[in-house]
Amino acid sequence: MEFVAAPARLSTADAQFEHDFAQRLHWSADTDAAIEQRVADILADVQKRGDAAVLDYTARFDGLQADSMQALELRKDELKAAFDGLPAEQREALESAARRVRSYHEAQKKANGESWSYRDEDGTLLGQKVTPLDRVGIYVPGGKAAYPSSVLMNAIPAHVAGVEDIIMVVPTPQGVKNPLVLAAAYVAGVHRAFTIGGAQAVAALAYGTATVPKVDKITGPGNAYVASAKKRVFGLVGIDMIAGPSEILVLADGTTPPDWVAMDLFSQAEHDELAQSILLCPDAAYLDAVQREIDRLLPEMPRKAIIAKSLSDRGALILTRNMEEACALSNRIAPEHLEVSARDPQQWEPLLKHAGAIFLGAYTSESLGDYCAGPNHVLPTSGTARFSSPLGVYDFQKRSSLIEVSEAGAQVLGKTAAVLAYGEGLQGHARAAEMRIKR
Ligand code: HSO
Ligand code: ZN
Repeated sequence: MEFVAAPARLSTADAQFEHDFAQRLHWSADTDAAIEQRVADILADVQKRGDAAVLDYTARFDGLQADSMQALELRKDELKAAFDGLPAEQREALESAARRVRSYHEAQKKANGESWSYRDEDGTLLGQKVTPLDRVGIYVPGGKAAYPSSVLMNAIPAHVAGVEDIIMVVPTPQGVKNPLVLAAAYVAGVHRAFTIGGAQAVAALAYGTATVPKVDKITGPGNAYVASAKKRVFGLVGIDMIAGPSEILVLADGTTPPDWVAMDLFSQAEHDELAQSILLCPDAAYLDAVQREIDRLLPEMPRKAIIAKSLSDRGALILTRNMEEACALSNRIAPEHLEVSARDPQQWEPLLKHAGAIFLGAYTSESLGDYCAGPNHVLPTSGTARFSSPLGVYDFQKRSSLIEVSEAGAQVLGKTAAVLAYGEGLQGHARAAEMRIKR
């Protein structure tokens, strides 16, 4: 069968542009009501029956029979054995990626994850104390989206934050384990791991069972059931985000070899038929050249069916009037990944505001960021980069305000507080403040 990848050709100068552009971008994260109901039932059942319910659903949905939850726990030595069993090249790649991801997140912790305080003129101490979460759950999808790199990207920042208990769950349909996922868990320092998945795994982590400890926060991507379960348990536990399909936006000035850009567009398109790859460029001949490379390279790709569908349904090659307009358009899209494939990327960087991660220059292929550059690959999708950030150390920490009022400080603050408290009709507050004021 022959596959055709035909991204939409749009031009910002076209009268139809806004309409066509809005259509391409449209994406809805709504899950259907039937899934919502099934998930609600599973959550309630796990909350009521604990391990027994998790075992039942694991047998039913994953075809994995076990008589006890202990049998579904992956012991540390099993994770280590998976690592030891890998070819040296894969062991080294995992370790080298882990090292870089760790260094990056250590720098992140230093820059915006440390406690701070100051004293005001009355000697009152004010500050913020940063502490790690006690225990977190990391959801790792099974099947075609079982990414060892995602194990590193979730577990390492948790580790760097100082989380003492990192619990991984990963579905293993028919009991088939992915050795790279287990090895990544070993390298990343996951503390406990269970071969469970779906809404039942999210429920086990959120409510706790006799075997699975209750966590404080659940991170990691998953299918519609997992996303719906995470939304439902949010509030009882924290969650990271609800990730949509992968996206890449390439902003090109026409100086990068067009086959490099074509392959970068493929790299996100191959994740998912719903993934979105967009190229913005002020040079029409360059857009033609990239399309020619797409046509030439597609037949070589093992995942050509997914790539062709993703590019044809959701992809776009957009002609802009100039680079400034391309930057403005990119800000409107707020892509998960933004490549500035230009001779002088630093020139455009100040114009770019909304993106999960910004990759500067022709050599910075997004795929390097997916695996080993260092920054996190768990990024806001579907335009949510307008208001949210990459997964980071800060997601595994929380902040407590710190206040130590001096005697002198109490004299001044007591007066202010009392006036406001009387104004609110709260005498207890007012008098507590006044008692500390010296007559
Ligand atoms: N690009 C994905 C992450 C990933 N890529 C994992 C390859 N493996 C996040 O959008
Ligand atoms: Zn990727």
